[in-house]
Amino acid sequence: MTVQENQAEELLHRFRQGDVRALARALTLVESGHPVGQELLKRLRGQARAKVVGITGSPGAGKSTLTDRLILEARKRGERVGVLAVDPSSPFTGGAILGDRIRMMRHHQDPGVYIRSLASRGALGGLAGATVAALALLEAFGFDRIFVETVGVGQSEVDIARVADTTLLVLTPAAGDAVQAFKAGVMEIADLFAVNKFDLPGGERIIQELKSALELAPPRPGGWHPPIYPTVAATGEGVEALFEGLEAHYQHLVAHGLLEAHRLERARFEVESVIQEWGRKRTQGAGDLVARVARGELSPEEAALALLDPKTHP
Ligand SMILES: Nc1nc2c(ncn2[C@@H]2O[C@H](COP(=O)(O)OP(=O)(O)OP(=O)(O)O)[C@@H](O)[C@H]2O)c(=O)[nH]1
Ligand SMILES: [Mg+2]
Repeated sequence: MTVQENQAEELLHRFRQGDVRALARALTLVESGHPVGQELLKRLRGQARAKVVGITGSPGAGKSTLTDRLILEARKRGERVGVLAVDPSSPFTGGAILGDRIRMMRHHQDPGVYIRSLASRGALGGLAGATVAALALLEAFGFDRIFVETVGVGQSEVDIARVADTTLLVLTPAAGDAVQAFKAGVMEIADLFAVNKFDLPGGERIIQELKSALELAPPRPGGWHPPIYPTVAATGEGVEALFEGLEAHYQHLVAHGLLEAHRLERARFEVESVIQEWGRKRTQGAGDLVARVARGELSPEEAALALLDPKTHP
């Protein structure tokens, strides 16, 4: 056995016993792209399944506050809950993550809840790859439900709709929020909508706009009609109905045999993320090749093929 296999073995043992510190250590190893983390993932992947809910929306829409309330609903039903707060904007612990921690603080004493922030780009597939890998670890640890909070919609680095079983888009009555959602094409990817901050004026109008837009949207697999929930995350109003909506969507996936397609899409996304990150890293270290492309001596395709050739990069 190599040293790495040995270390992985020892960690795996504690992980399987449900040791939360082993989970935390495993997540750190995976996040930083450490070989022991890779080894662990290989052994744990695909063994368990959680209901994975992606929560996305513009900055400050109330995603963390809403997640905090959804955790309560899940706990009421006896579910064990994992949370990943993904922050593409800050390389280390930035302001947003601090905010996430504070907003979900009350769950820290609850052994049925585990909350983790991710911001590193050290993993093989960048932040996107790290997110999916962390998700696999949380699933293997045995959580029943996992919430993944990501900022931004559409062209986000972590394409949450390809990773989650259920995608919830959080909008607010703030001017332009709905319009932006239409532009970014998220009408097609969101399975449910929450119009949060419904205590502020303009909520009804957003709901009407959403309804009209959804009438024009293409039909969904299995004939799913994305529901819209008014919520006030700050007080918890509307959150129970929203949680039931999440559950209904999951049951829809089960009833129509759609879960497997989601898992395949997640794996596809993961492979793509690794290729993309490889390409980015190798291109950074290939000044000569890039210069030749700039001079017109090589086509970008020829340079890319040379970079990805295993003979030059084992
Ligand atoms: N009025 C009102 N304010 C809310 C509501 N929900 C959240 N907020 C406030 O909105 C602000 C942002 O909430 P967060 O939960 O941090 O929002 P977020 O979407 O997670 O923000 P980022 O992670 O930074 O993108 C906080 O000051 C919340 O207290 C709501 O229903 N009504
Ligand atoms: Mg947040």
